[in-house]
Amino acid sequence: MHALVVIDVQNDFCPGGALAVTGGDEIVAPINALMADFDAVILTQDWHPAGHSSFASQHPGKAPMEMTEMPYGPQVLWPDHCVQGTDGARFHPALATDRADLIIRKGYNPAIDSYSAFFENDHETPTGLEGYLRSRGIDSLTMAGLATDFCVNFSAVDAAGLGFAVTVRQDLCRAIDLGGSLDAARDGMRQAGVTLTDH
Ligand code: VGL
Ligand code: ZN
Repeated sequence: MHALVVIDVQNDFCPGGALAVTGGDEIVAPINALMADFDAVILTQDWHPAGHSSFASQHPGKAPMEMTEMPYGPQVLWPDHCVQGTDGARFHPALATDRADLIIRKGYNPAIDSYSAFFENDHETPTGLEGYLRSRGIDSLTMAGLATDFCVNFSAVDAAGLGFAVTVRQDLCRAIDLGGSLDAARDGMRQAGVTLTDH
């Protein structure tokens, strides 16, 4: 069983959004077109409470895109984004959400960010996605979405570490690319055994 996992195709990551990724909206139509080719379609949704600890606004003297140290390790401080219930947190309006079997939310813990669809950034608190996939007999994942170097990267590396066969469709992802983070993410995904393709 082969699932398409669509990561965080939400308004705040698209042009005009709070944490806009260049070209983020270009991937929506081709992702929709791909959905019929899979046994299951899963969407992830970044879903932060207002005042989330990953927001620079919660760290006096810090600006968005600066780093801080959290109990679980280094953390990029982001502009406020994907706040629960806001328009920015909604999926891009053209995304074919009706085709999703499962929508999994992450980042709802106020104290811990969650880039990965599998574990929070402490690398141990599970989201439940692994159990869902295993109980449906899904062993192979294709990933697309936003952003290549953060949530797609962490999700792909965790999935490979859990033993899933993982392919990332780079053509159906777009990156934030903070200080070389895209190249680092590509290297890390390859090292983890993730297959990177452009079609
Ligand atoms: C993401 C930064 C903060 C992502 C989510 O979806 O890649 N990036 N929250
Ligand atoms: Zn986030």
